[in-house]
Amino acid sequence: MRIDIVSIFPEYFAPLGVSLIGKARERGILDVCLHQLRDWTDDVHRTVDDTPYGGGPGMVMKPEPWGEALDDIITSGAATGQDQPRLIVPTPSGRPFTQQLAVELAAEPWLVFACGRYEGIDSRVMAEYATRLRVDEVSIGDYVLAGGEVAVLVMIEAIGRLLPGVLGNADSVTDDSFAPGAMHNLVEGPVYTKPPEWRGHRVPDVLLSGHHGKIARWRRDQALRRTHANRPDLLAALDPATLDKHDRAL
Ligand code: 6GU
Repeated sequence: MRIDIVSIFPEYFAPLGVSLIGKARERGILDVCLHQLRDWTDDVHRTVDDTPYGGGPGMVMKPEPWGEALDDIITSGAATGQDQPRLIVPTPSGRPFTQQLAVELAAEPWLVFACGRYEGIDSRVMAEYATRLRVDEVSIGDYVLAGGEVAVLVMIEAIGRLLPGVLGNADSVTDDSFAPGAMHNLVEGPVYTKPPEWRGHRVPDVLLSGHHGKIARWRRDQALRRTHANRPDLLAALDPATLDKHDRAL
């Protein structure tokens, strides 16, 4: 997968050289290209923003540098044999970033992330590229960040770990909280490792029993309890048809 990121703070993306995503890049599974938006300005101050039409606080990102930058990046793909990318614009007013969207984006060969400051990018940029590409404005949660950079780090980590060959154990993806399948709309229960007792806290006996059926049942009960406690919104959205007799008794 190829990922291009356009930002006025490309330094924000240093963590993409570390850990799982860093390894995926070393192995050639992921190709990340960082771009400084100001490289596509033509004034001495390298201006990327201006005051909003209609008034109001803060500044809005000017459309021209974005148009120049995105045109160049999109055209560069043709040279490397790639088709059109999907354009992702992080913004608190976007559609929610979910595990389902992460799975969908992980299947794409090429993503371009356009990071704006939180007052946003002139909306004509999204309108222009939507005539040519799939464009999604995406939010990572109901709070406001100072810019899209950290949200893009979050999205790339969620997408990158789903790419084939990135995680050691293929099962770890299907067991994830929110993963399509048995764990859909459930969060995972607690996990334990050795020793069996630590500071007077014991590991639940069932996990030491070696009884796989009982362990699976216990894990599902724990997932349901945790979802009830921490995410009542998810539990309310659970399809009753996915619940068995045991689940309903909880
Ligand atoms: Cl994607 N961007 C910004 N600036 N703030 C956010 C966000 C994105 N998602 C939640 N808050």
